[in-house]
Amino acid sequence: MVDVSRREFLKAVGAAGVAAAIGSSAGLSVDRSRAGSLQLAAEPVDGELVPNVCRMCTAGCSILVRVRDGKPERIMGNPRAEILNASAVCARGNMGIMRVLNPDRPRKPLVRTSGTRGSWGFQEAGWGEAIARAAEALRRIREEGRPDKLIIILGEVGCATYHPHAVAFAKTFKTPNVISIPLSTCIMPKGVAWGVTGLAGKHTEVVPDYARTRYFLSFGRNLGGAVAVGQTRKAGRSVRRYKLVVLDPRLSEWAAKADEWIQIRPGTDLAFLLAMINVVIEERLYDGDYLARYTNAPMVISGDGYAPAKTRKIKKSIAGKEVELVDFLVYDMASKSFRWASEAKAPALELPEEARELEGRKVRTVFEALAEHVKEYTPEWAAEITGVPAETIRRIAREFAATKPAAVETGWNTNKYWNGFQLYRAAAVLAALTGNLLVPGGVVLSTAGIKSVLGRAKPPIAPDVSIVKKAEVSTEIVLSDGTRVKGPLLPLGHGYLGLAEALKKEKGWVILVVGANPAKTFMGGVFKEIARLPTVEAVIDIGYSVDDTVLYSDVFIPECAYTERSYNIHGFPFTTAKALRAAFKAHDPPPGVECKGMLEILLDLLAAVDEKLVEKYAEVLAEELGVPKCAGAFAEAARRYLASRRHDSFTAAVLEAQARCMGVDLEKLKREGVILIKPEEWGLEMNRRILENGWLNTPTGKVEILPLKILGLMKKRKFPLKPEWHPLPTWVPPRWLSKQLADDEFTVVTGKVPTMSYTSTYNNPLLATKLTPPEHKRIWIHPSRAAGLGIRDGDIVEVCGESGKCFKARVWVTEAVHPDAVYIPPHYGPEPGLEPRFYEAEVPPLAELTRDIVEPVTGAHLMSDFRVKIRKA
Ligand SMILES: Nc1nc2c(c(=O)[nH]1)N[C@H]1C(S)=C(S)[C@@H](COP(=O)(O)OP(=O)(O)OC[C@H]3O[C@@H](n4cnc5c(=O)[nH]c(N)nc54)[C@H](O)[C@@H]3O)O[C@H]1N2
Ligand SMILES: Nc1nc2c(c(=O)[nH]1)N[C@H]1C(S)=C(S)[C@@H](COP(=O)(O)OP(=O)(O)OC[C@H]3O[C@@H](n4cnc5c(=O)[nH]c(N)nc54)[C@H](O)[C@@H]3O)O[C@H]1N2
Ligand code: SF4
Ligand SMILES: [Mo]
Repeated sequence: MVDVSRREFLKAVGAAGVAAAIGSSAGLSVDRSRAGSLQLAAEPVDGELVPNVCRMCTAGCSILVRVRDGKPERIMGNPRAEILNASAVCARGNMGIMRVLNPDRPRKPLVRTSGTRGSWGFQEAGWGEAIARAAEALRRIREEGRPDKLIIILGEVGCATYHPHAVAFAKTFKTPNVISIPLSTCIMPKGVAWGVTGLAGKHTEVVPDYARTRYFLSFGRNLGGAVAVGQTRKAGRSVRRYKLVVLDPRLSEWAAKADEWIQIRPGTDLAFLLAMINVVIEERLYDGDYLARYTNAPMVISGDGYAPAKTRKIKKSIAGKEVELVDFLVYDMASKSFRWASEAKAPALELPEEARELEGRKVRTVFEALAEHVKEYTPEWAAEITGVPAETIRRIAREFAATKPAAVETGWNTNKYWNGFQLYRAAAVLAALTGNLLVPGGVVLSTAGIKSVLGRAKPPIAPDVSIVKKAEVSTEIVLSDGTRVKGPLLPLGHGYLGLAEALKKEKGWVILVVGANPAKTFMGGVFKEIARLPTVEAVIDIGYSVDDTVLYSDVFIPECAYTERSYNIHGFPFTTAKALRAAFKAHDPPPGVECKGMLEILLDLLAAVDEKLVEKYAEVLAEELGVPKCAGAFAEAARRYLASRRHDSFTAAVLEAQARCMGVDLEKLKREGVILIKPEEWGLEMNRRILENGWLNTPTGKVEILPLKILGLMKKRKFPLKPEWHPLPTWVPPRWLSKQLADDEFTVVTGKVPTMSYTSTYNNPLLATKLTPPEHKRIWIHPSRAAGLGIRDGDIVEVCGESGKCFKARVWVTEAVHPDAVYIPPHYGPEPGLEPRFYEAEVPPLAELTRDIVEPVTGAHLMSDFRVKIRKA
């Protein structure tokens, strides 16, 4: 029995125990020779090693679980996953074992027997009873003919791990309503910014080529603290081989490793990048050849607007499919005439005097329009906004342009500021101007990104019938100049803007939460508001721990830990290599713990609604996993599962069926966990081919400095030209800068804590108490501001947000944070009403300080860019 009581457990891990538990006695040693000294390297070990994938965060490192006598002993990186994390895992990954051992782990499903959502009123229930209770609500809306009354909320676990599985559920059940927290709170502005430029935009799809770069300009990313070992390891290993410049208002773990840390004013990185673009153009430091060949910089457009002068449709074969592309007019220096881009030999970036008019109308090139557009963004202008001296900006711009290859930040948790879209557009344009897109050592597409670009993937736009999307497009957004528009420019329908209002209008909503904690991570506290609505009939939560959202639910169904279940065959994130992997069940759950894997839980739910849905689900799942030819085998596996209802039996059968129909050597996969198909060089070569052949995912197939998709969207939505979505990189101030800060006012900077993963580790005694240093449990305030407010280090203060809510917090007075901001680490403590956990939160819950504010281009919910007032309590 692996179970231990909490008291015994704490004794066991007390003081000396900590080092032993994570250190040498476990056959592991801390490898300090690497830049990311948080990483743990595995020494040779005996015992059975079962390949799996770490799910302690979205980074999905490849791991080996050491098992003895059917019990898990240790988790370590899989040395065969050299293209990702190899033998390294971070502190959290190492602690995955606690998912199994944790005395706080739920042992059975929970069913509400008293009280209303927001209060504890649960009793443990048998599996069948909990499933029946959840299915009752689902059956009712299905019988009513209103499956769309089901709203599915996916969190980071839901998305990074179970996206195809949950989407297959939504399609089988026929609901168009899927909220994706990572889309709405983590990815979108940068995703769309890179996307309209021609690349793919997810974290795993577009990456700086750390291993080959010679200069890396990093901003808004903390590779040393917001860890993804697969990236941190690559960036860290070569950290002294490239110059590292980190912009961060806070001295982050990554900033501490930099050759140059620039303490920029929060939300103003855009001004810094615009000034770099200005210098690169003014001083002619750009790569003219790259721009002329691979981008739409030479495109001839109207002299006073941005419409292309002339276009025509052409056909091109991309990845074996015939695709219709837009050919545009350029001025060809070779023939001294206007020509189609597809036929010109030497497209001009700047038009000669005699070519400034076309058919009696003034014309210019995209490059000329850009040069004109960024003229006002001088380093001196940016210095005022960013607080960074003009000479520094000018020097960095010159260095960046002179060093080849150089990489610019691609961004992770990017939903922080109102100007997020323009920020990543500026980054993409800077990279293109200097010839650093899709080249080794620059910004490249990973294998997943290559697939997405060649498949000409579209943004994940929800259908118009989705209540989530309808709510979003009918909610007003006020732009920085006071203009009001309905919804964002590109309404994706995966957020929660206006949703609480929309749900009030009709009865009978059912909410299914899959691997998410919206009670903590929906900005503005919106989930709690929704969960309390009388029109919401049931909230069902499939989770791993009793988190805050359980408190707002009616039924809680526990999923097993990832080492207790298998996971289907899939590719690797972040890398340009082509490889496959899978996860294998390493051991059973401890006796007395009732749980299942996600797939089995979803099947149990569907079967309880209508058995016929189970086979249908299996077929849709095959589509979603990209293996439609496995549909029959999956359906057969589902039938067998229904007969046995055995934990992991469907997942394991899906994995085996996949191996058969994909022709994958299952035995090798079981032994090694990794099958390498093509090395990293293959992906770099694919990047080159995409660039040189014009296979990018844009209407023109080229890198689009002026994205035609943005022009198209403006037309479609009848939206006027505004700085927020201007097709050329444009200054948009962050919200908080709209007026001067009062003496007691601050803007908020947030970020991840190295030893904690979201809200899912606060019940982990080692991570939450022993390994998280006290400064990561306090809010950071600059000494110059603290002194003015009579606040001393360690004081308790009251923090009041734009929401009107106030909370107590403890401060750390430090120069490591910009004077305009307080740094608020994520609040990992439990909701009042939940049993106390190990983590002692001394910071306010960030989401409750702000309102439900979205970024205007993609509707992403902003986590920063609001103000708080602080006073000594
Ligand atoms: N205040 C604040 N809000 C944030 C952020 C922040 O840093 N601070 N970060 C933002 C970002 S970048 C993101 S991506 C989102 C994340 O948003 P969420 O996904 O809502 O956040 P988590 O806190 O990770 O919630 C995940 C929950 O899933 C459950 N879980 C963990 N592992 C498993 C599993 O294997 N299976 C199942 N079924 N459930 C599991 C855990 O109980 C955990 O409570 O939050 C965003 N919101
Ligand atoms: N330890 C740990 N690692 C994680 C996770 C976790 O929960 N815990 N979650 C994973 C997930 S889902 C995500 S999305 C990623 C997030 O990865 P990151 O985006 O790298 O993480 P954050 O810590 O949110 O933000 C990075 C840095 O941005 C800085 N910052 C804030 N405002 C500004 C600004 O205006 N300008 C600049 N230049 N910098 C600013 C913060 O101070 C912080 O140091 O981390 C992943 N890795
Ligand atoms: S970065 Fe750490 S927690 Fe995240 S997947 Fe990798 S080892 Fe696990
Ligand atoms: Mo995230």
